[in-house]
Amino acid sequence: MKRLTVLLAAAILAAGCASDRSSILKVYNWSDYIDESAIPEFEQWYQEQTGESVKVIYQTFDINETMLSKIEKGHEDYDVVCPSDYIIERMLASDLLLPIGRDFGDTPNYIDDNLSPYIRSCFDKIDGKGKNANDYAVGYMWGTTGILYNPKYVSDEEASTWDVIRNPKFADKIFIKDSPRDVYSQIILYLKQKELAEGSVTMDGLMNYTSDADIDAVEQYMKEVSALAAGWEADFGKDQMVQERGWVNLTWSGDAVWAIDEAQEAGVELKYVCPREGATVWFDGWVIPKYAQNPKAARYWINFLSRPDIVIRNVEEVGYVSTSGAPEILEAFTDDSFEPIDLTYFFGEAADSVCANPVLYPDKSVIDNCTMEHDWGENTGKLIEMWSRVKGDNANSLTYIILAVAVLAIVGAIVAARRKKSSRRRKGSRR
Ligand code: SPD
Repeated sequence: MKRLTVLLAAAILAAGCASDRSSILKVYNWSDYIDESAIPEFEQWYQEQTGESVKVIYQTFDINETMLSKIEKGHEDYDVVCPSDYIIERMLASDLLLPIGRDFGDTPNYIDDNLSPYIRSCFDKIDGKGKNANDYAVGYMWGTTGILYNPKYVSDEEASTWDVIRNPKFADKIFIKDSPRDVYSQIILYLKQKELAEGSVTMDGLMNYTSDADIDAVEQYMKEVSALAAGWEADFGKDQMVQERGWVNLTWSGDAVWAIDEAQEAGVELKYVCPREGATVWFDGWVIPKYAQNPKAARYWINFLSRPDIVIRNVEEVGYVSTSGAPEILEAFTDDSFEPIDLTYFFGEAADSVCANPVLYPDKSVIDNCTMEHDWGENTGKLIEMWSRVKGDNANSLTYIILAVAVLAIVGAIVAARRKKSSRRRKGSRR
């Protein structure tokens, strides 16, 4: 009888825990990447659509690699996370993702109604080892990597090359995104510009240049940059630029949009450019990891964030641009204060002359000079080690000097105290 009671209690407990988890949605997103008022709104919408309640636990990360490690090594039970293209590729290759079904009952499928065909075609290029990334990931935001600069100090010509980050004129005024993959990609494009011009390599091909010699070349280059840089930043570069503590920032276009807007209010002019050697275009998308406990709510979360009114709010809040190609989005971001640009690649044939912010939506000519990053597989470790050597060099010598001075001071103080003590003892024994 006693055994039966224990079993019954355990069963009730287990059932209780299970129902608890099914009413929780664990979201892991980039920091500064959502209008947070959309989170409680999602909880209410989910209840209305499904009759079930859900509570969102929302956590953030600064770089892809942190997020990946929590899932790849830690097997953490996030229900929905937001990696970039090359990480989606890696997660697919490592069999870490669940397919994202479209079973929404009577709720509209905002995902497929609105996703830009450009984004769909870029996701088709992700090498999922036999799996199509469009079945496992839904685009969220996208953009380019480029140079944000202050034209009061940096000319357009100086900013038009990646080499601006190695220009001694801007020493201590340069901020670099602390994202090894993104920085590596731009520097390899810079270092191989001659081969690119001759046609002996392609931009796509360069994204897989992972030999020791190539990594070494980028390392040497970045060590020169490191000696000039004011800092490595995951998301504070934009503030530094607004406050004019930084004049040059290797950054993502969404941070640039945010900084340009903020700076304008403070009477500071900032500009953004994708350098002439070529740049990368990137995509962040929602995926459901295989350790997820609530894939249903995860699916609805992705659908909710694809709803045009939610898309507009998020874009306006964070400065990044949505992967949605819905007509409402084109209308919302058409702005006559900008020159007309060609956005046919994103919104279709009718969008050949749209007045829109070219940092948010790059003109087709800019996109034609961009390429996508890919997973490095086994070679990723070499990149991460190189990056810590680049970032560590300056800090190390300074750290060693500070440590040596501190140790000498402590040893000196101990020796002096001992001498004082023994001289007092000697004086005492003489008395
Ligand atoms: N603050 C959120 C920034 C997210 C930008 N993702 C860019 C990834 C480039 N690989």
